[in-house]
Amino acid sequence: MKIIFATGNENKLREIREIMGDLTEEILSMKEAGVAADPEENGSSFEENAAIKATACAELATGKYAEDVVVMADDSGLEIDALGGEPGIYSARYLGHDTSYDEKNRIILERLKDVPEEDRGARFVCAVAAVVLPAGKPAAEAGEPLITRETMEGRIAHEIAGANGFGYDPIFLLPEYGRTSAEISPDEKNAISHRGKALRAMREKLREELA
Ligand code: ITT
Repeated sequence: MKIIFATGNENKLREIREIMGDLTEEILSMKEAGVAADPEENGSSFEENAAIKATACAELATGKYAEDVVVMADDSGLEIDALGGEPGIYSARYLGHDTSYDEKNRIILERLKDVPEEDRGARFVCAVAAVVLPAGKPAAEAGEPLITRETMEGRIAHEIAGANGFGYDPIFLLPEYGRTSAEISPDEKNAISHRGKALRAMREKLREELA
């Protein structure tokens, strides 16, 4: 079975391929699949936004393949307790789309400079949506997307550290490692991450659904 992953984020796609690398299925990017969905992410939760992305991409992929296709999307972000859960579902647009993550991370650390250790809790959240597109049928007949959601708990660090990962990883401290999620290896991150757990849960769901 083919999987089309509806993301324009190259870093996510790299992690998705690492996490699902043992699958015999082919994982295509939107570009490789020749679809270019970019819907407005106007849902009020990670789950809704993941479903919006997967559904929009499934509509464009309708009729392109002779076999069944699974169209998946990931909506994810960082919730910081001391900022009332911000940036949350607005993580990609937070502090401006064109602001670099180095700059965004510095601004967040500055905002939290007087916040004591015990109040620096944060988590990464990932919702994955999957639409099973049966061969020869329109997306409208595909049914509701399957959804999984997982988190990775941690704290906001006091300093930027690490060059692995992407986005907010250099300020996300994993207390059990004493390192940020940008300092641990890709394999270590994928084993415990919001994205790793949500994608593995989705594989189980799909296995049951397609059995
Ligand atoms: P697509 O919608 O095309 O998939 P996007 O980057 O716009 O790409 P989101 O709307 O899901 O994706 O935004 C997620 C943002 O949350 C992402 O750009 C990062 O800033 C942050 N984020 C999510 N997962 C992360 C991770 O594992 N490490 C660091 N930052 C992460």
